[in-house]
Amino acid sequence: MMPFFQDPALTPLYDKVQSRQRLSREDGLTLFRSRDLLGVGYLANLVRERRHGRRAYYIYNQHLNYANVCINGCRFCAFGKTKDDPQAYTMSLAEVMDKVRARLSEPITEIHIVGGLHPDLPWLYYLDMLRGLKALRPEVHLQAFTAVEIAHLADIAGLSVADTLLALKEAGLGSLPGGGAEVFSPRIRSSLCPKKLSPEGWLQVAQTAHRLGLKTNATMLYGHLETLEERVDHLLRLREAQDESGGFVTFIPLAFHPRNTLLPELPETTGFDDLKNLAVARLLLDNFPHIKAFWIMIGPKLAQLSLAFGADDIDGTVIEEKITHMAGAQTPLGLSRAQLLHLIREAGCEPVERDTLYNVIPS
Ligand code: V47
Repeated sequence: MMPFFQDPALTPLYDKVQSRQRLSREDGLTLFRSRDLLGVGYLANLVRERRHGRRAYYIYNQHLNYANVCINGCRFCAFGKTKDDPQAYTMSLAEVMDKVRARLSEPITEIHIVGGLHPDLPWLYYLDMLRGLKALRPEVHLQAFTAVEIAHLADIAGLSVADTLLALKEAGLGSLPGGGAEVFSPRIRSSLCPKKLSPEGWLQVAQTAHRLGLKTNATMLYGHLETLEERVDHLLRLREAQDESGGFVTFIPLAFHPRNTLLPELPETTGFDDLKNLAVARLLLDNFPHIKAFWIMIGPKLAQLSLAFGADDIDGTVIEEKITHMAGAQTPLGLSRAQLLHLIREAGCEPVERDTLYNVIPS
């Protein structure tokens, strides 16, 4: 029986979703423009349940932001600082190792490593960081360096992107996080991050990684100056890239946090928009296995609700997050396994602990 949608524009999309037809650009716009959040969420949940049933994934992970010195100066970022800024920091390799050594007794399966584009750190720093971490915790998966950092490392190493990735893989790199994609629109990039690696460059790094057997994630930063059309175009470009190279594992919409950025006048994203982005991503990105609600950015309570709006993953313990917290996030720095399990179970889902590549970790 056809479900009742408050927004009749969703009715034809129900037929398409049920018959597994690919949604169009126009369909994406219809979804983003609709005020019928429950209707959009219902559609996204059909896809989510078809792929994952009631399973909801989480990971026991540790974030590590080795340095926030950055030469890009993106207007939306409160984390990146110039070298002489009082809040700038660069961890020595000994400090990086100490951060990980301090948690050796915890069953961490992933270390998620992101920093800025550092003007001075040598190529060897990055290789030695991966080698050192692997020596300290050989069983842990190192998900490190966004595509933007990889392009920067290729520059400082004087190597091609492929050779840079191969050298990092050899040193212990397991996969790439999805940051740095922002919104692919040239209008937004010239206004918010003119110095950043181009969309073509970002996609080229991701697809080169895929061809070398490295999986990567993808993101979209929303809730700043982008239009709904620009969001849809971003998602469709990712979908097209995934058709070609197939190595994206998870898509994570990132909710913009305005505090301490150069856009402090912008409002925070709303719960409506946070859920909408996850649901539309689930529906448009039909070739992405997973959609992740990053609880750090949207809060644990909304991340829990998102499990009924298309998301199948709420990320993990995290332990210590800096990028969103420097931009004013009020969420905790980390959550315990017990808290993650409680959120998932209370949402009526079955918690599944995963590793970075979604292999199930037996409980
Ligand atoms: O690229 C920067 C974003 C990203 C702000 O792969 C901001 O699982 C909100 O890569 N408000 C880096 N976001 C984080 C990242 C990431 C995060 C979570 C999961 C994964 C994954 C990857 O953080 C940047 C940028 O898009 N960011 N400033 C801000 N003020």
